[in-house]
Amino acid sequence: MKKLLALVIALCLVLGAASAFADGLLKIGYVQVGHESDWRMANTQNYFDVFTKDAGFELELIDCDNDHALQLAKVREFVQKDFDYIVIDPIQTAGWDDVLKEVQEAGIPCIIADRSVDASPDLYTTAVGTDMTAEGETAGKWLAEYLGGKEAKILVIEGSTGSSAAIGRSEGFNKVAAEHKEWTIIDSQDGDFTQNGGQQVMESFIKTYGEDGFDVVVCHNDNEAYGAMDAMDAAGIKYGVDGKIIISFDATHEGLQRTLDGKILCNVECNPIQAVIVMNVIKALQAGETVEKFTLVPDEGFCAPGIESKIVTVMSDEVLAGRKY
Ligand code: GYE
Repeated sequence: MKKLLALVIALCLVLGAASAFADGLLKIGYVQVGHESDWRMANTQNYFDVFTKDAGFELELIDCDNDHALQLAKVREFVQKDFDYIVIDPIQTAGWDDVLKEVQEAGIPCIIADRSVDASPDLYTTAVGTDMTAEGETAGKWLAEYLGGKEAKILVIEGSTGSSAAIGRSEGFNKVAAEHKEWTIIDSQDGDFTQNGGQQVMESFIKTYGEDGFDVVVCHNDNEAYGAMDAMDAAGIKYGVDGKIIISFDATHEGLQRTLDGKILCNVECNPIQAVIVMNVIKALQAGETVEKFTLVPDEGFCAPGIESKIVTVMSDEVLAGRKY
């Protein structure tokens, strides 16, 4: 009888450690940035596809609509409800110390996904994401290869101010630009990672600098690039292989289609399919294993057909066919 009781207690302890919830599902709270871009929608869908009940998870994903305060409030709510894991895709790098400490004090493992925070790594369990600075550098290196020493006046449509995606891509690109005295970055404005934002910034650039005032437009994501194209179309400005050079990031299906069509000359990938990696990290933690402080999601760059490159892959129908999002 005593043995049976001990067994029951042991079983309860194991189940209790596996999940705080009676249904045995691991409760995951994900504070998502918002729904600003195709990349973001693909990332959200990917989490719903991976963190299913069949796989043993109960996912609560909150679309924070680019509202940092809301993101903090929702993390605190997850803590109050004693979730098993909290996943944060930080809208901005700054302002995370207090809430991360609260999550830590509650004993809930915390995973920083996609974007990064400007906080001590001691304050969270682990991070998963791409290297945004390397993405910016790839774009810069490709441009250097393509221009081969020619002068260029460059405009930048940045991603949301304060986000690690925008900070990293600017940093990486600027690093390469600093090595090219023949390049001038004329202006750099926030397009908020949206098509509308990209269009508005491009319209104002065209007004200020005119058609002859620029050669290259660097857009921090595909949606901004589409908006910039709309603005150039409306102004009768040519872009692509025989016009202004457009560089973009994300390499979504639509973005790569436009690269294949020779409209976007270089598109640097940022892979939104990250949920399986996050799930594997959670499984490892569940098994009591120690995980790396950072898991890199690899990505590559692409350029339009007809361009030779040692830096990026030349686009083809095959590459596009393999790109579902
Ligand atoms: O590039 C952009 C999105 O954080 C890497 O956010 C992500 C960026 C992505 O809205 O499209």
